[in-house]
Amino acid sequence: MKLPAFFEEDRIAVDAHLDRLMPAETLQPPSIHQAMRYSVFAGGKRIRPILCLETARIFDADVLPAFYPGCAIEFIHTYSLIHDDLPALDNDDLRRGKPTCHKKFGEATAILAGDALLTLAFETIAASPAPADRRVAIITEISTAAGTIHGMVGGQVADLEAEGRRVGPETLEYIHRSKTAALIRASLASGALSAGAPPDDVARLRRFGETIGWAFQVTDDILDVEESSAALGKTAGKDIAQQKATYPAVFGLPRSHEIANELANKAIAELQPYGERAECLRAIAEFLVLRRT
Ligand code: GRG
Repeated sequence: MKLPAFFEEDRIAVDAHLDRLMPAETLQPPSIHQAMRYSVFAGGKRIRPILCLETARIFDADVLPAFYPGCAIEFIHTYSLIHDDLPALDNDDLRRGKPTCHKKFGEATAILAGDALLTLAFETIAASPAPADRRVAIITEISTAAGTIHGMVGGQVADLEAEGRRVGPETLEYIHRSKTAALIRASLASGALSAGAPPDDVARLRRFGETIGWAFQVTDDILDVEESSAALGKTAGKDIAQQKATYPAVFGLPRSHEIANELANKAIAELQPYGERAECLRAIAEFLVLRRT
């Protein structure tokens, strides 16, 4: 599907900030910096930083501080993909149509590149020009989202433990909201915090983020069944092969499509108070459930 023009402008600006915030490849020891840069610049869509920026824009504030949490979340997202692709986890050779980090640099360097990106994320937030109280609130938001209590690592553990087992809708919801939606929730909340938004707005946008992040993962489950590896740039059909807990497995494909749309509509309803100012967030929400890759 054709993306709105702002998406491309934001993506270019995000790439420039990621480049500026990352160590140069030539710095000692070059192998780790090459591996970090290889994965960060492998062709990601930059959805999380773009959501962060577009959230800050709702409040008419200087958008520069939002690049820092946006890039920090992209570093964490990239670390999670590097580690998830390792033989001990998903054991994948292909990511974004390219060899995975461990295929290119070896397992030890890939593990360390993931660790280094997680660390760089918090160095990045500390370097933000936002006032100290906002930076602390952003650290709380992002570290929680990356952690074990309703966060990405907790969701990943539940996902692994659900493999090959019959899970009910409640466990499935927990996995998707923690594994995927938590970082998207943090992208929205930290964009709002960067702009100095009032607490009620931070809470509203956090709810939007969590709900659209959930819809995003339901769509990801659907694409794994409906699309080819070539279209996805990663191995398709792995969820069924690994007997993963997914929406198509529990609800079937037609109901999974309905659930993704219901969640997207529920998320978009949260944006009602912002009128035209939230037009970009609405466009991203629609893209996240209509995308085919
Ligand atoms: C290993 C700590 C650790 C966590 C793993 C769940 C997860 C975190 C990784 C597995 C890959 C996966 C299913 C992630 C869920 C989120 C998701 C749909 C990622 C893909 O995000 P996109 O489409 O990717 O934004 P790009 O390539 O555009 O950056």
